[in-house]
Amino acid sequence: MDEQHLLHEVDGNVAIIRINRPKVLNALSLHLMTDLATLMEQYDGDDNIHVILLSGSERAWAAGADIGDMATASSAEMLKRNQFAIWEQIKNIKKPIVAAVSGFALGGGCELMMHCDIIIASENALFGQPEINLGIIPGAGGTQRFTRAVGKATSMDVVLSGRLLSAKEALNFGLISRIVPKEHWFETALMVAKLVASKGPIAICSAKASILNAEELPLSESLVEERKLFYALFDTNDQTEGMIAFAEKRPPNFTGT
Ligand code: DAK
Repeated sequence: MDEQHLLHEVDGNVAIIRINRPKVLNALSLHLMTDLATLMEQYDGDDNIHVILLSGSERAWAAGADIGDMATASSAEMLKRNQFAIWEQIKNIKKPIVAAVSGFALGGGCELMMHCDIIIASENALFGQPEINLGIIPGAGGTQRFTRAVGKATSMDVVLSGRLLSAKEALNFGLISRIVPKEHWFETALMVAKLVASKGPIAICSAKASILNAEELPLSESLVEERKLFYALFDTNDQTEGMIAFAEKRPPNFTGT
């Protein structure tokens, strides 16, 4: 794995991954995306890690897929690359992913951000799906997840014109979770990641899975799935511990069992 374009470290139960291609505003090359998916899967399978924090730099979360990778590609080449398998790996990460977003979150960058679960954005962040300016449309969910997040009217406005949304607009439209002052974008996201990581590891994954079901399943089915996840938690030590700790007026000591 190329350690340069992705920097990563562990802080307590949080795995911190930083996209690191400053010269191209963190453009997501094929190589980077392959390594990112592999790294996230590694952390997803590591019992010590409860939450993944994904970040870019102050200037750019990611300004899109690397245009250089696509500029001369034919339809057949794009098909053969099977890039969707990589995005599917990221979609299938079971642990909560917190996004720390500053600067540009465009195209594939915005799509990657929408694969995250809690999105903490700096007041200077800019969002968009400007693929239309390149003669293409979003290819990794940008017409679908974006529309589900912001609604048809805004999605049409943004995707068809290529215009960018400010952080304030993105929050109002429901694309992101929170805006924070630009000095605190990373530390706030880390704080949120640590707070989530302090909860029961099985419960936070169940909550993520259940909330994501709301996007994919009809309500009657997602409610059934929620009940299954809810009942299953009553077989965990963390449920017993959480409720005993409440009664004893002390913080719970969750073990992920
Ligand atoms: N790719 C490659 N290089 C990029 C880049 C990108 N997406 N974005 C910026 N750069 C490079 C610039 O070329 C420039 O390089 P040098 O000229 O210095 O060598 C450097 O980063 C700094 O950029 P600028 O000089 O342009 O900086 P400005 O502040 O003036 O402008 C900008 C910032 C973000 C507004 C501008 O750079 C820009 O418009 N960038 C392109 C944004 C964009 O169009 N993004 C969408 C790309 S298409 C798929 C999954 C996903 C996708 C496709 C398929 N499958 C699963 C099949 C996704 C597609 C996309 O994201």
